[in-house]
Amino acid sequence: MRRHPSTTPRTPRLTRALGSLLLVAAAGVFAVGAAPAGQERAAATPLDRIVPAPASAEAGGSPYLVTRDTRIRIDAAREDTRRIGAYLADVLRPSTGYPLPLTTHGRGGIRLRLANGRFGAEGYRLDSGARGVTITAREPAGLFHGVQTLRQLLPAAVERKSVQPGPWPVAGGTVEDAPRYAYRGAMLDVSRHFFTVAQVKRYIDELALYKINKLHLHLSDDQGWRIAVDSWPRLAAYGGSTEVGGGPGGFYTKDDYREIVRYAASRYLEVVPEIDMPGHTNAALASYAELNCDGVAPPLYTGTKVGFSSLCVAKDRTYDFVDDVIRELAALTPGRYLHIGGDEAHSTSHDDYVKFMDRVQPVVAKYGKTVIGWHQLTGATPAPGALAQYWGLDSTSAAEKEQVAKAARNGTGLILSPADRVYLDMKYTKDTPLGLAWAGYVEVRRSYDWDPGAYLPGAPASAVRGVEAPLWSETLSTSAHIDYMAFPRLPGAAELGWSPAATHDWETYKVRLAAQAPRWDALGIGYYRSPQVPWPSR
Ligand code: NGO
Repeated sequence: MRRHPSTTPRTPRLTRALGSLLLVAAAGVFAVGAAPAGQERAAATPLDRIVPAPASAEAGGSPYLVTRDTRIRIDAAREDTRRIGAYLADVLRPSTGYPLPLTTHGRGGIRLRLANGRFGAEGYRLDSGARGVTITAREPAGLFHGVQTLRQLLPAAVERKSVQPGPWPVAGGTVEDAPRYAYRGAMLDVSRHFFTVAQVKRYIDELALYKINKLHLHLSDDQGWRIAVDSWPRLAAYGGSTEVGGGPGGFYTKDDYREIVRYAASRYLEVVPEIDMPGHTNAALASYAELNCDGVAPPLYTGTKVGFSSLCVAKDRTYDFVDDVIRELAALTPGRYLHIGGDEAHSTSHDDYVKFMDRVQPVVAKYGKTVIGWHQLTGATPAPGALAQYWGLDSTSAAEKEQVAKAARNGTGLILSPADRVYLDMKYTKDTPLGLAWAGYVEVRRSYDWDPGAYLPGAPASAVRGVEAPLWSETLSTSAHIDYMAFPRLPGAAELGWSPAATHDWETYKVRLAAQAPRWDALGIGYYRSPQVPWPSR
């Protein structure tokens, strides 16, 4: 994989080079008249004007024009390549109106090719020229990410669901790309407000566009238990029966959940399920009196306070519950991680918290999974291989940061979700109608402008496994709400996880980000038009 050796952003130079190339191209290929008279001819998107920024992009040669004759070429022997080809065709057919057949024969067109090479588990190369576009990768995940790049290189109208005039140029040249971090996550809180399978799938599609590869589902909290557990049926049936504000709530049957996992996998996302313990457990405590130290079940809760509930650490029955829940959830989880929460256990004593984590982490290992916990887990003894998810702020005390950094020096991996940077539920400004503000207002620039590798003082850069953008749903209950809070900050978090540090530059990022807006319009994604970003006029 070729990397840019320089540490200065190279985008402006490359963009200039691409700009002059495109003038030449516009005088050539696009003058053929594919666009109806009077219609502005679409210039091809420069190869590096995508989000996340690619590791390297070299402009050169003629652009490729997707036409009625374009075929999508796949490898006969590979079912996964065929599926990715079908996915690409599903994206391109409605807007182009072209047949775009999948074929294992011929030349040119759009070729998806698996080959040995130094692509890594998720990297790819995209070569574009007059005869075709070839995406090459070692693994299907790399091909899939390359397909997302191709989507972004085509005009935004390609995302529309009705036939558009085109033309459909892809700039000539080569993109070589691979992620900075293996863990690039987004979390959705389905507990405070329940989101249906269809709503989760919509979010998965939005995440896939930005090469996010983990969907963390916050499946339980004080306000709702959202996953069916056969051995403790009241958890979902009763504990899932309401939500913040007193609405009807809901839960996923095991088949619903399998469908989410399957759909996520088809977009190369791994689902990371979270059962938050020992605090944030009112929905479970309300469902089973025996889980309470005093044997009395509290009422269901529909408010938004935190820190008032705890599992009963001293009771053996608690660990039957934990074992059953983790066993059933692990069985539904092809991914390697199981998140056990561990945040804001304000109603659990420190000793009890440590005891609880000492007893619960081995259960996760027993069922073949790796522990993730919110960073308070570093106040106990993180299991070997465990990851801690840091959700502090710039203003978090040096002592708390050092507790996490020390664990990192001792081998605990870190997922970075600083709340005053990538909590997507924070208001952008005081005028944002949705969201919370406990971590401050988080405008787009603030959300993007930090370096995960150097973020936590005293933590080795090698401990950082990636970045995750959580979306908590105390104030959010529809897909429109999700979209408005996630866009445009989510693509920035995705870029921090994917792109080499050398590409990091707000001035060029904001231009690339602005260029995404017509795509969101085409996809029906309503977003916050931050004054910090030079959006095209509508
Ligand atoms: C905190 C808290 C959550 C809230 C969220 C709201 C963590 C890890 N625990 O983040 O319960 O929903 O803030 O922003």
